Amino acid sequence: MKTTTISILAATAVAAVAFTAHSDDKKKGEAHSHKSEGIVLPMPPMSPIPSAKGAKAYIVQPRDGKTVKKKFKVVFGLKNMGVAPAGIYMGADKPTGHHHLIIDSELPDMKLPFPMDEKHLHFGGGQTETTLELSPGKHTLQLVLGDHAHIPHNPPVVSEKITITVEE
Ligand SMILES: [Cu+2]
Repeated sequence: MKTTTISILAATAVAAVAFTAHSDDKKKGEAHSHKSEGIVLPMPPMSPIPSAKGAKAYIVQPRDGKTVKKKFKVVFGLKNMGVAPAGIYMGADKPTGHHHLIIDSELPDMKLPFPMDEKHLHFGGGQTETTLELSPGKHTLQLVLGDHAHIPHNPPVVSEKITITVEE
């Protein structure tokens, strides 16, 4: 199953196609019949998928300890792995993920899909920066890379937690 390839017309259709092919072997042939029409991506293995050796997530901006305006930009950094939108698995030779940002919270359970609320933001479009607006005072920020299914890699790729102060 792990070597099964699927074809797609639109990148966003990957997750749906993969689920169909995974849950029903008879559909595999169907998926293969579109081979010439689009990008061929490997079928994602079960999460968590391995992270790349030496992979590192870090917050480029703001710097730890800085004071920022109420509305400020956060820039995400990633070394030794690529950024891909949620739902996309590029293959074991091209380890990728998408960024998640934790605001004022501890790390969630690394074996589960990343939570989604005002303190746990997903950047499933493959974004590498965002603009936040936070209340005045101290706040913490931390990045966690997630795989195609929003589950942290193994071992997880997590940035240091930084503390910033938002101006009055
Ligand atoms: Cu996510």
